[in-house]
Amino acid sequence: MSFHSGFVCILGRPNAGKSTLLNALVGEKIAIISPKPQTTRNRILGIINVPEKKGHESGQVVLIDTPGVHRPDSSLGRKMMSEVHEALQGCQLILMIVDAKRKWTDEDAFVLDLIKRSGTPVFLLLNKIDLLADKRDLLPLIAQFQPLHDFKEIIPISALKKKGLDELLQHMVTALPKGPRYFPEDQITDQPLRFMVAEAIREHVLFQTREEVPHAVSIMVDQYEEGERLTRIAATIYCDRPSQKAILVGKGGQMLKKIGTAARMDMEKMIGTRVFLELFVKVQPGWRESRQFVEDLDWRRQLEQIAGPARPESDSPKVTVMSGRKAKG
Ligand SMILES: Nc1nc2c(ncn2[C@@H]2O[C@H](COP(=O)(O)OP(=O)(O)OP(=O)(O)O)[C@@H](O)[C@H]2O)c(=O)[nH]1
Ligand SMILES: [Mg+2]
Repeated sequence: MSFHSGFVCILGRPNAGKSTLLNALVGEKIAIISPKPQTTRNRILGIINVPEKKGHESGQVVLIDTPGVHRPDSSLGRKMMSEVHEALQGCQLILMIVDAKRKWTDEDAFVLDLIKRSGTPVFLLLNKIDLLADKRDLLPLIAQFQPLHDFKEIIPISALKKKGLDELLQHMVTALPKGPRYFPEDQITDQPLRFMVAEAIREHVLFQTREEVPHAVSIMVDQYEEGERLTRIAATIYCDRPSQKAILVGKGGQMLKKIGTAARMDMEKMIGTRVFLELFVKVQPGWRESRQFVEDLDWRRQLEQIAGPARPESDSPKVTVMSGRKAKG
């Protein structure tokens, strides 16, 4: 049996379940997920090694999760879409993911248009089939999608309930060309922990806040010092307006403490040490419109620039979350 490998880009409109699929296929949480659209802002690599099995090809699938395809109206949106285009370049296969529970919309048509122009082979994934009351609804759904494009496969899945994923994985390996192992067998993502830590904070902001706040927030890690048993992290939550800052800090700092404690627990699992986390909140009016600010959030760029991390200003509200039984405020 031969070894197949290649890059596979997950594409779809916001909220279709792309990041849930990435995590389910990799078997680890490497991308944050939320019920709110436009959760993912960067392309995220997930590496899957498929061992040799009787009658099946073995290989390595390098999956790329992408931000939801949309028409951008800000620097942040344009950056997100440029991440989509970067992911599309050089991939050998696309997984177009649609929400089986929702009608085909303009947003899906926009995704398909992008895909058609790329000329790359596509699998269409009908996701969230766990939400279909009657499984017989699947056939008409497939019949409806079939004429839209020459899809290589149409596969119903549930990323959340991990249904149809073995079949999908096998089809992916078979569709990829013979090739090398691109990443070591024990590597599951290309993201540095420093960035995953920022995302953990953002995920809890997404869960704890509503309306415009989740979209107005970005996270910058100011300090990251990994020790053998303790990792010291300082991060700033940037928002757009003072009213959002008030929400993020909460009464007596309660909200910030809640977000910090939950994020710190996630970080400890990720890093494998205790974590000392300091969180700050700052207002940066109109940051989503600032190309420079948005570029600075990109960890691929941040990595190049980490020379001496700047400390946050002392007047910003602060919460300190210490691991162990006691949380200091
Ligand atoms: N019931 C059900 N819900 C799902 C499934 N897959 C994803 N979801 C939910 O759909 C919502 C969006 O999931 P994400 O994985 O964040 O979606 P996404 O496509 O990455 O979204 P963006 O990053 O915003 O583009 C979350 O609430 C998920 O729990 C599924 O198979 N079944
Ligand atoms: Mg996502």
